[in-house]
Amino acid sequence: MKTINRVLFGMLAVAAAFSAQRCKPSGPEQALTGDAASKVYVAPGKYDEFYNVVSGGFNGQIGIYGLPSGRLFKIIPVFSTFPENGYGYSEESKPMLNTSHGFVPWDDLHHIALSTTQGEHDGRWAFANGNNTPRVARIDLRTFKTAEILELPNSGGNHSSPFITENTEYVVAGTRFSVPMGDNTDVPISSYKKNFRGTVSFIKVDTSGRMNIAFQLVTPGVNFDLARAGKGPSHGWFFFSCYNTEQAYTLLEVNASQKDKDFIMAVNWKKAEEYLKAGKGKTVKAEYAHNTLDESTHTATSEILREVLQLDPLELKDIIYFIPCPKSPHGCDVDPTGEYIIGSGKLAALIPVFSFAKVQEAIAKQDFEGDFAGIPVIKYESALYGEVQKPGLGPLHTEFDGKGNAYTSMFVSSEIVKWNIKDLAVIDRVPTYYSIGHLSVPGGPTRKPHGKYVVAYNKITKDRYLPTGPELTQSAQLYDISGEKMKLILDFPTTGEPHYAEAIPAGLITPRSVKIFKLEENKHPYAALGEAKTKVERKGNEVHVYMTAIRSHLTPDNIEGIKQGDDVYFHVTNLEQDWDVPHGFAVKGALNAEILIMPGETQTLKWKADKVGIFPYYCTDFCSALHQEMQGYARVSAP
Ligand code: CUK
Ligand code: CUA
Repeated sequence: MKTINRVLFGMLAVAAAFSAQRCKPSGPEQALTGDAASKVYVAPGKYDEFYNVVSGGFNGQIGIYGLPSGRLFKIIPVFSTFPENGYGYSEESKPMLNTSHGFVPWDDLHHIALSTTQGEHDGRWAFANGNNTPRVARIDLRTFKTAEILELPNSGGNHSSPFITENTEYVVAGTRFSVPMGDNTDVPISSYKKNFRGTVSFIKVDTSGRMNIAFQLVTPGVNFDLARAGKGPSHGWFFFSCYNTEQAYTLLEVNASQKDKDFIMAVNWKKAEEYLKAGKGKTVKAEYAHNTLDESTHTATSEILREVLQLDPLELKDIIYFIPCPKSPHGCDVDPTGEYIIGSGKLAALIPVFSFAKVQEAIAKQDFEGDFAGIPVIKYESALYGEVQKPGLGPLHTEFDGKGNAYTSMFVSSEIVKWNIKDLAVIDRVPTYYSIGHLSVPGGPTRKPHGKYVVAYNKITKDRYLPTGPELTQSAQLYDISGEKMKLILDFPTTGEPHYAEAIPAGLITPRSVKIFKLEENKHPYAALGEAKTKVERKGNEVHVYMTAIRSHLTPDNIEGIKQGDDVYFHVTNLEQDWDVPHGFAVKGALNAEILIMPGETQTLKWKADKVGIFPYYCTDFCSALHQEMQGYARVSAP
C-alpha cells in the first residue's frame, strides 16, 4: 500500500512540477520534488502532526492550520465579530468585546503565545494581543474558544505582547506608544519627554488561566516592539526590544532612526515581585475592562476595573537595565538554553547576540556607559557575546531548532538565514516569496523546540497564487529543516495578515479536547432543557422566547403576541447530544448575524421587532435531510 502511495505521489508531484513550469508567468523557479510532496502529504482521513496557531493580523482572528499539510481547520474569532458562529452577535458573546470605550468589535492581532510548563508547551491556552485598543486574550485550547479578554490601561498600541514566562506565571505586555499616565492626560504632545511614559504590564495567570494585572512597570517614554522571557539560567528576567529612544513624537521614520543604537531592556521581574511584596507598588487610577466566559452558561460578562498597581524603576533602581542594540531593534529572542539573547535591528547589517551571564556580570560590576532617562545603560561590549556578520538585510525575528541553530527572518533581502549560535557562522540561506515577517519553528520559542520545520509568514504574495484582483492573500511557506540545508516544501495561503504563529504537537491538545457540551451541565438562565420547557415570556417590552432546536424542528415554530417595538430575545437551546450537530438561527430583518448553537448549548439572538408583519426564521446550519424544514414564523402586531 505504502509503496503504491509513494509511486503515485511521485507521479503527481512530477505532474505538478510540469504544469507549474508551463503555467507560471514569471518569478523564481522552485522545484517541488516528489520528495517534497510526500513530506507534506497527509492522506485523506489522516491527521496532521502539529496544530499551527496563526495570527490573523488585521482580521482580529486566529487561524488553526495543520502542519505539514497547511490545511485550515478553524477560524477562532478573538477581537473581531464573526458571522460564521455568531461571535460578537449573540448576547452571550457581546460582552467579550467590551472595553472602557464600549463595544469595540475589531482589533489587530499580531502575536500568539502558547502556555508552557517548565518552559515547554503544555497545550492549555493560547494568548494573543489586540494592538489597537490594547487588549490581551486567552483562548481555551480544549474548546478553541476565546475565554477571556483583558484590556490594558496606560498603554497605546499593545504590540510588545503577549509573551509568557516559563511556567506561564505571567503574560507580559509592553506598550508600543508611550502615553501620558493617570490623571495627567490632557497635555501638549510636544511635552512628550516630560509627560509620556511607557508601561510593561505583568499579567498574573492563575491555575484556571484567569488573568489579572499584577503590576505595571513605568518606563521612560520609548516604543516597545517585542519581547521574550528568560529561561533556564535567565528565568526571572524579561527582555524587550525598544526603539525611538530619540523620543520622537512626529515623523518617526526619520526622527526615530537617528541614533546608531537603541536598546534591549532587561527586566528583573523576580526583583519587581520582591518590591511588590514589600509594599512598594503605587495604586493609580485607571479604567479597563476584564471580560470572562462562564463555562456553565457559555456567557461572557464584562467588568470595568478602576485601578492598577505600578512600580517606578526610577525609585526602585535595580529592576531594569538597558543594553545598547544597533539600529531600531524589532525582534528580541532568547535561545532554548536561556543564555543567548538575540536582538534584531531591522536597519542593521549584523545580528548582535548578547550573553545573559555577561549581562549579569556587567550589572554586578556596575559596568555602565551612563544612563538613559535615569536608567543604567550597560556597555555594549560588556553584554555582547558576538555578532553574526553579513547575515542579510533587515533581520526581524529569530527561532531555534534545539540543535544549536538559529533561524532569522530577513525582511529586506526576503530570506531565512540559518546560523550557528556558538560560532555565529551563517550555515544556509533560502529565499522566501516575498518579504518575510515572522517565522516559526514548532516549539521554537520553548526550551525544547521540535525542529523539523520552519514556516515563513510573508507580507507579500505577488505571483504565488492565481490572481484575485488587486487584493491578494498573504502567504505562508513551509521549509524542511531536518537536514543541514533548508528545503521549501509547501506554499499555503492564510487568512488576514499573519504575524507570529506557534505550532504544537497534536498530542498535547487532542486528548483534552472537548467534544460535546453536556446538556445537564447547561446552567444558562434561559435554557429550555427539553421541548416541554419551551415558552414565550413577556417582561415589559421584552419578549423572551425559550426555544429548542433538535433535528428537525424549532420549538416553538409559531410565535404570536409580539408588539411592534418589542425587543425579542430568541434563547435557542440545542438539545442534540450527538457530536458535531450544530443548529443555527436567523430571523428576517435582524440587524445581528445568525447564531450558531453547539449541542448542549444555549445562545441568544436579540431582534428588534420594529415592523408589523410576519417574519420567518430558520436554522442556518445544514443539520439533516430535513434541514430545510427547520423553520418558523413570528407575528408582530401593531401596539
Ligand atoms: S511584528 Cu509583524 S513582522 Cu507586529 Cu511581530 Cu515583526
Ligand atoms: Cu438545524 Cu439545520
